[in-house]
Amino acid sequence: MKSSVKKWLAGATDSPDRVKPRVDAGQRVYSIGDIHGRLDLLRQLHRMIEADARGFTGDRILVYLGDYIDRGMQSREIIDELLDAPLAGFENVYLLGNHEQTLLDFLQQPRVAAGWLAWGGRETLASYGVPLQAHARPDPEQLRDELQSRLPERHLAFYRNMQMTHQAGDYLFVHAGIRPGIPLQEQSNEDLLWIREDFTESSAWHEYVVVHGHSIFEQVEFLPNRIGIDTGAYATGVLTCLVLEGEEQRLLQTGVRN
Ligand SMILES: [Mn+2]
Repeated sequence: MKSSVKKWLAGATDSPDRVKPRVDAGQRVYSIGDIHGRLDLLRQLHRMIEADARGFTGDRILVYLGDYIDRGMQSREIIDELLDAPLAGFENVYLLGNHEQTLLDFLQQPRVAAGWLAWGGRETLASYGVPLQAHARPDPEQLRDELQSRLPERHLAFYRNMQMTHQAGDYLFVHAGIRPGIPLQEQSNEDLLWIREDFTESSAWHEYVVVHGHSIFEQVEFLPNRIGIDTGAYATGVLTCLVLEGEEQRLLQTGVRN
């Protein structure tokens, strides 16, 4: 653990010498939560980030926290947007979400991963031109074959190349969270992509302040050991971007007054 952060965590919040977590000087990190097929919100938030970053001359890093697809109706369009219209002047980091992992699993083992259809995969398949009738009982392997034939090669490569974590200063970025008490290098991908209460209800210090999505909170959760920024965009219209610079933490959000 970095001693400065330990001091901040251990100290009273009004302690004059407390030290907050920070990113490196000359760097501004933007981090976007779970998009889930809402191209309208992604475009709005991209424009807000562009406007916010105008005039900033340091390094701009943009970390997407995963779950780009499923639930909303524009999964394919989201991936096209990220590939064709990335924000200029940013280093882009694309983290893997459990929904992208499940799409990859479905391609390998359609019967095992068929539950995916019920929690958003249906919408993703439709966006790739594989429609399902509402009451049909589709054959998973047939659906897999259809998806495989329609999934652009560059989309598959994009999903396969996503990262599990990213680190910047005192912050760790990951889709779902980490298992408390286990060193970062020993974390399982299962936990990084899927963990919920074991992480969100833990007050343990994790070596970094963990910035994550996956678990939906109405308001962004700013806690000493984690910041949860999945505001349920697909249903609420609120897509959140956390902005970190020095010791500063602030938000850009669609659907709310900023
Ligand atoms: Mn998720």
